Amino acid sequence: MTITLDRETIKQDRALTTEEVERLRNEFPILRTRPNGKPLIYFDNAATSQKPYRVLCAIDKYYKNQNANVHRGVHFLSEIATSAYECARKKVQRFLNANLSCEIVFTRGTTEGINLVSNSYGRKNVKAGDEILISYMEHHSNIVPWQMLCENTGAVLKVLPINREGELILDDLENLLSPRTKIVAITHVSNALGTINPIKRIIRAAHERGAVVLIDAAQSASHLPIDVQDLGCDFLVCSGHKMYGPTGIGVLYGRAELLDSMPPYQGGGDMILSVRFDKTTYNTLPHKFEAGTPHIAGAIGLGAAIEFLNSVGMKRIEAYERQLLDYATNILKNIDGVHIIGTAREKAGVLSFYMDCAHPHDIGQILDSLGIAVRAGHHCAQPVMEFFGVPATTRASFALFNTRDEIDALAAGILKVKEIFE
Ligand code: 7TS
Repeated sequence: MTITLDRETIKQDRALTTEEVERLRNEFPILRTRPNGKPLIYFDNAATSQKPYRVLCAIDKYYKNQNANVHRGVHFLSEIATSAYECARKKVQRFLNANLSCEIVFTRGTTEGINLVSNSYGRKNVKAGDEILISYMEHHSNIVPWQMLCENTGAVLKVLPINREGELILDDLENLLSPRTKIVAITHVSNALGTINPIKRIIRAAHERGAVVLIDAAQSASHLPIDVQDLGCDFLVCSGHKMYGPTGIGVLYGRAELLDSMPPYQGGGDMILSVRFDKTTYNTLPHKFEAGTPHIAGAIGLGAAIEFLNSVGMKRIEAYERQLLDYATNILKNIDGVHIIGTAREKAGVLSFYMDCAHPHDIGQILDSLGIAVRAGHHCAQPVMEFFGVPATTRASFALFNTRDEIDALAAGILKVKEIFE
């Protein structure tokens, strides 16, 4: 029995093979696009992922054959649409290993999930003098909503610092956490540095001080396996469009007990049980937090994206993308005048760099002329740029369909930049 399990584990952890990646590439019609007459090399997966046929077909099928509003009609189509929408919720529940499907709230994305928690949980539980702890490497979406909450309540924002490798300085965690800390909001993976944070340890430390923890899983949900019960987090947010799913749909996971105790974020249809002018009764979870007609096609598309991820296997995706990152890091760090930002020991497939000879936007444009899509800018993480003393970086971010050949093409592109600017 043990031997069988061991073999199974090894099989699951095995990185994708070249042949498997080739087959997966065929599932992405956009990879046949030829920008500037060149084959598309898409390295902007941290901004948004591309969509496989399975997702496109699910959305198409919904609008062609199932379109109706949910939770309100008694007719045939409405029942089908409702069942497809709720089935998507169950897929998300299993994917994140949430205990209950009512702990999954559909949102517009990570940003809305964080705003929901800061406005609902935050305004109810945070008072003047309380503290909220975030980190130096957060995306603006996990900074600004907490600043707004502090402005509204008189709470204080504390920031866990990072070191030159782009890792959190965990020695400071104990000092920054206090009995006044009400919320800790931390990213699982940094979009600007690629660092994978030791969130389980942070969650445990925060809980010891009585704080609740929100995990920003925007950059991890499609790259690493996530188990919210094992992590023990109170809230976790992610975006469908970074998980091979559609834009405009995202997920807030919240422990039922907490969600139950929270006031609604928005008022409207579907989030109520009864409305009278003198008293309105709110709906049960998760509908209390889903006011108005939801993004039904988006949820169904996200469900299909999750099936796609499951069919490949999260552990195998993680193992393969780590190989890609190691391969790319080894090449880029040996090119004179190229500096990688974010050299943490634990990293996901994000490679941010700057060059002595050229501005990140110029690098981005030259790579674009070669058919290579990267992002150049501050990546909505201005404090990270400030810490490293750069205005911007060029960022290549990997997905399961990227290949070593594409990384070789990126390296050739960088050499071309050097040729032009040096
Ligand atoms: N948190 C992190 C860590 C992110 O990387 C992003 C988006 C967000 C939150 C916000 O997600 P949204 O779907 O609600 O917009 N990051 C990026 C990026 O790196 N490039 O474009 C968007």
